[in-house]
Amino acid sequence: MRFWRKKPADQPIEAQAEEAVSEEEPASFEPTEEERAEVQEQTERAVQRTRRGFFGRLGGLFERADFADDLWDELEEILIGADAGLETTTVIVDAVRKRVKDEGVKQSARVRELLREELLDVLYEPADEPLAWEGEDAPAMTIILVVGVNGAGKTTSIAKLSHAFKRDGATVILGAADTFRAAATDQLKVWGERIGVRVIAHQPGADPGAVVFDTLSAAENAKADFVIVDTAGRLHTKLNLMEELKKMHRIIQRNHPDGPHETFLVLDATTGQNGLMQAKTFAEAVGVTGIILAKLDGTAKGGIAFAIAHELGIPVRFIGTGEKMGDLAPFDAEAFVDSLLAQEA
Ligand SMILES: Nc1nc2c(ncn2[C@@H]2O[C@H](COP(=O)(O)OP(=O)(O)O)[C@@H](O)[C@H]2O)c(=O)[nH]1
Ligand SMILES: [Mg+2]
Repeated sequence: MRFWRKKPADQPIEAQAEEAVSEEEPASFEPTEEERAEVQEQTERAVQRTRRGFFGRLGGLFERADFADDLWDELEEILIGADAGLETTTVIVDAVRKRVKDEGVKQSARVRELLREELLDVLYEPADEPLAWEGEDAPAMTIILVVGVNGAGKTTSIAKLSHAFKRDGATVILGAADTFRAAATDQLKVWGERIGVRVIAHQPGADPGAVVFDTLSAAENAKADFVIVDTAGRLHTKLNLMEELKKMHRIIQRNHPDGPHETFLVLDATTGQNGLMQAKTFAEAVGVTGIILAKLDGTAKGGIAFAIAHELGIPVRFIGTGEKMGDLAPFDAEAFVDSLLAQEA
């Protein structure tokens, strides 16, 4: 799966002319059939455990030819148990029930189809904007701020993104602005070396704002395509963390008034409903533009994706599917819902 494509405008004129005659490389971000299959497969693998958990019971609901009325409560229970949240679950179940009633549906297979449609509708609720670097007016240098509580998976997700961008030919510079823990900076440096991207870091305890400033300078000099800033994640209830994040925001905007172009919140999929509270706090403080749902491979739940879409209106952009650098996939709503609803073999 390609995560980045060089814009034709970035290329020398001769290359553009060549591009015009070559048909092999689509300029758009629409994934090819092959890439779609790859995402599907990766999603499928990640949610296997999810399906064996709460969602696995969904299959059982549709086993009999006709859908019995007393199964509605069970459907609700499964969704709540899978972390979809009471509010979102109610919206989904009510919508399916209404359509079942209006259409006079009896067959389980049709109920399952309607449920699939409603689950997808919820995931499609957030506005369907292209990612900052995919749009027509993509900035020359995309600045990404990555936020989230400690242990959510920020540093690992940054490594995975950098790996994907670099593999696609982009120049990436990382800023180690989690200066609160020495280990955090070291961890990013290790990833940087492994992937082959530069990491700008200061001493532990240094001002994160200064790291951001230096990272941007280095990126401008290097004409980087991406700047990704790692941040500290001391508990979100600590007011000073939010103040610190806001300050980093201001430092970015001083020289890049349209930045940061994306602010990704990394959520640990296994933290369930608690993740929703975190997301709200970060969204209010720094305006989260997208969610990276990490550790989707490690959870028996996964319903949090629906709650995030419905209650926060923030799109899930990527899913973390393991601990290795290749374990990141674009979030594909259809692949996700279909894997959840698939019957265990
Ligand atoms: N299984 C799995 N583990 C992950 C994933 N993302 C991160 N982790 C692990 O979660 C732990 C915390 O990650 P880290 O990136 O250090 O979190 P940070 O404190 O937010 O920067 C590490 O042990 C990672 O290897 C994922 O998608 N799947
Ligand atoms: Mg970290």
